[in-house]
Amino acid sequence: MRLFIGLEPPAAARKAIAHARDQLHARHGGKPTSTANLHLTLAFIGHGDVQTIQQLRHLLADLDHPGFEFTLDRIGDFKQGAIVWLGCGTPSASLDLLAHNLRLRLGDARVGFDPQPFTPHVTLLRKAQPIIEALPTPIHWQADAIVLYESVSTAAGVCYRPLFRHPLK
Ligand code: 2AM
Repeated sequence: MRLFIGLEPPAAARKAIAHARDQLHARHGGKPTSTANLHLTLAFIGHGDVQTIQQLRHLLADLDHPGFEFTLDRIGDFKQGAIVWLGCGTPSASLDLLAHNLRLRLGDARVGFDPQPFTPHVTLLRKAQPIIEALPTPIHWQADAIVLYESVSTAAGVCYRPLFRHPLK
């Protein structure tokens, strides 16, 4: 299984992100992320088995972090439009701390993860035109759960399937 840990947008934020994605897609082309797949990655684990999932279940249950709100108000890209994303113009201390603590715990438990620095973003488009601008209407996201996802390849494309959620409180 291909695993990663992230945040899933609540319904209102998901709808607003999907709207921003559609507007950008019309202007900048590329391949849009499906609405169901919209998420924010905290740590990409990669290959894992049933034991890894059990280990992650305990690890997330032990993660003591309160719920918090953060704001998406920045549009940008990686690698000249290879990925067009929505992110935070002003870093969210709570979001950064959550990712930091999660990665510390993963390291302590010797669960491997992609060590690239945490750059909070929601991927909207792939292979699009480069862009950097402010999002006209900022999107507020209440983070109240952390989610273990499985990335599943299907005939219709990749699908990010939540395996379990752990509340932040
Ligand atoms: P993204 O966060 O930029 O969208 C599943 O593949 C998710 O994990 C995607 O959201 C993907 O990119 C993210 N991810 C982070 N590091 C990754 C890596 N090394 N390989 C594949 N996906 C990675």
